[in-house]
Amino acid sequence: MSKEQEKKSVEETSKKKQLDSFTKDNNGQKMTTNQGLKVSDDENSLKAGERGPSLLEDFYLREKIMHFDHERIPERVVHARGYGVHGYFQVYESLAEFTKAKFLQDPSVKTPVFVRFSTVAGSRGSGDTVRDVRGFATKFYTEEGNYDLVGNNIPVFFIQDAIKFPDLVHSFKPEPNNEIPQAQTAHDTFWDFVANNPESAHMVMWAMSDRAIPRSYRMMEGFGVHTFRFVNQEGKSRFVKFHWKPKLGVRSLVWDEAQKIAGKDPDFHRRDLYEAIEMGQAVEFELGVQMIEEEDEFRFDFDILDPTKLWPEEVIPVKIIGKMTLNRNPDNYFAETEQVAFHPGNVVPGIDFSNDPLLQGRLFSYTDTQLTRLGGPNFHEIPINRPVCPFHNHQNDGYHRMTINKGPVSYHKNSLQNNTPATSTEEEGGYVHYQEKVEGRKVRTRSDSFNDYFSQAKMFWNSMTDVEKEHILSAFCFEVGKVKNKGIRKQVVDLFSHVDYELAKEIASNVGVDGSISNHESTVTLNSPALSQETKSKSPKSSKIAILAEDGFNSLELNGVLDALNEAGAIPEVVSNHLGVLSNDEGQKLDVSYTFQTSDSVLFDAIYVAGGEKSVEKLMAQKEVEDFIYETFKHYKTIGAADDAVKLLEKIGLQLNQPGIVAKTNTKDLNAFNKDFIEAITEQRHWKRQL
Ligand code: HDD
Repeated sequence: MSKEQEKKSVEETSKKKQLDSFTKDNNGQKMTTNQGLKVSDDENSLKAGERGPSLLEDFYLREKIMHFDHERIPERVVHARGYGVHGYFQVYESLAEFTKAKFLQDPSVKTPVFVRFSTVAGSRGSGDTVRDVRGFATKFYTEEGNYDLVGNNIPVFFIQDAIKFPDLVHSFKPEPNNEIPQAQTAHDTFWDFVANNPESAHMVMWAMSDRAIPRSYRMMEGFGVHTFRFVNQEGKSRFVKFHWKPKLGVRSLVWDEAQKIAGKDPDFHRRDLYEAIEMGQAVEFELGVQMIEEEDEFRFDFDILDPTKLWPEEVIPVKIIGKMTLNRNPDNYFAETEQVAFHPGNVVPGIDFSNDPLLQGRLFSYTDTQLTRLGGPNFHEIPINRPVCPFHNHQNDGYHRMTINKGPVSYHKNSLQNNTPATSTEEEGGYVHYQEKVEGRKVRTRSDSFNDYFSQAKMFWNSMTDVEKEHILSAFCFEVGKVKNKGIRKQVVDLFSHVDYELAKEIASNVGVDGSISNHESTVTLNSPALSQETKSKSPKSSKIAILAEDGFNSLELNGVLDALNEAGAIPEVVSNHLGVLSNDEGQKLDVSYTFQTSDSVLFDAIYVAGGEKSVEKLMAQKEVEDFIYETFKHYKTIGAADDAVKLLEKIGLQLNQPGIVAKTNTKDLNAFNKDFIEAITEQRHWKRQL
């Protein structure tokens, strides 16, 4: 199928058609009030005399101001900042053996999806690149109703029981007395929570790792976190965990970069996703499942109901089952991204829950929160939330009801309407809960099998490369270093001495915790290579390359580099001293995308300094250019320069033999140079570089 045909077929999906029926284009229309009355003047309120007081009679002024006064709705209590996009999902082959979920049966079926990526802690207007977990929520609009997979980019969670969620969130949100700090966990209350709730240790290790500063929403994994169930047509059930694997690989920022981007471009991730889709780049994630047979529930050294535990991929492999393609930005942020309402309880036949106590609590929270956020019980009627299949029941009335239900009957059972809407049998597609056997006393307690807080935290640590370990250590030093209370700093060090004694000692010496630290280190030697980002495949695709150039650039060389970059799927953009067009003596032109004022090295993945005597001379005269190059160097990113442009690197004092510096004077073979440059970009970061 051609790209064009594919796009068309998606545009014709039932969800797109449904949304279109609610979409309104004001372009070219006459202005009216909300009652449809044509407006004659939209700039002056009605007054008693030209310089007189405004009149209460002015219904148009009142309507306009009233609507404006109520344009905001409460932001999400967590995950307030996010960005949503449309797409579709296709299963690779029928999963009938494992689940009867209809959207997982037929590879030719494209199920429309809406995905909202988010940060957790910050307010709606906070920066995108803060250190935080990222939300990854997918709504599948299936023929059998909406199925929501509401996950994160980290496979485990901070707590084991939903009853602790309000405490966790209160601890990481800004402190209540002064509302400081915004979108950060680097403060006393969060670390006080961690220190006193050791079940959080595993997830904290992840949150201190590079996973918490992704390069792009397109370059992070997603996880359903909890154990769910698949149930097949025969009623056989298996435990299942869900994974999203990005086709572009997993990439992260470095911390210094992440902090600077939060100022230079707070919309960095949102813009990245929006622009990739506008440029027609496919944003793809494969869906994978890990499955455990019902009879193997107790075969592991962790409890599969404990959400602070993952299932090592080396022990329980991830079976890739299908692919999600995200390819359409919403028409309206508020109507779609802000009003979308996810709920882990939105399931379809073939998918069921486990007794994970965190999941069980979530099943209440999500519909409940929408009542306040979206103003009543009819939020399922908002276009973005509507299923694509018909829905009928007696749940009528309430705020903002859109549907006009006909007839006198609004109860079940009835004779007046032949007892309709009628319930469905399992064979007819009625949802029937898996008949799991449960027995026990009514107790407010936690299973002892949830008590091992440190083995998997240690496994995560063991699985990191040296560079990843260094990043985790410096994240701890930053975060705990911001904690004012000395006692809490000491408690945190003690807690992480249960994970790794050396790590705890290093944190202690950095954050001023003296005195002896007990060595409680877990003896676990488990290692799961799949947990390291450095083991993931790498690609130059979608890397943004700043081309630093001025008038007089060497076009032969530059055109070769631009072709090579485009062919590799990278995105070159010219940065210069002024916007407009650059030229050279051969009459070649080059469009400038950014100036040194409107961009910054942190917004790119690599740079190329264009050659050409005059261009290089002009670049050399600018301090901003030096800063641009030096910072790229400091963030371990690739720097390319050929022929006379190499002088510029030498002037800054960069050693040309350092990893990731592709600098060649007297380049005879431009193809070889371009190959090296693309290879270096594919590597992404050159950690062996000596700073
Ligand atoms: Fe949650 C939003 C993911 C535990 C209560 N959560 C929310 C979103 C994501 C997650 C991605 C944003 C959805 C969107 O884009 O609109 N939450 C998770 C994961 C969890 C988790 C992966 C653990 C495995 N959450 C969790 C618990 C509770 C909540 C234990 C409450 C008991 N979450 C909420 C909420 C939110 C929410 C308050 C805020 C806005 C919303 O639901 O619609 O109900």
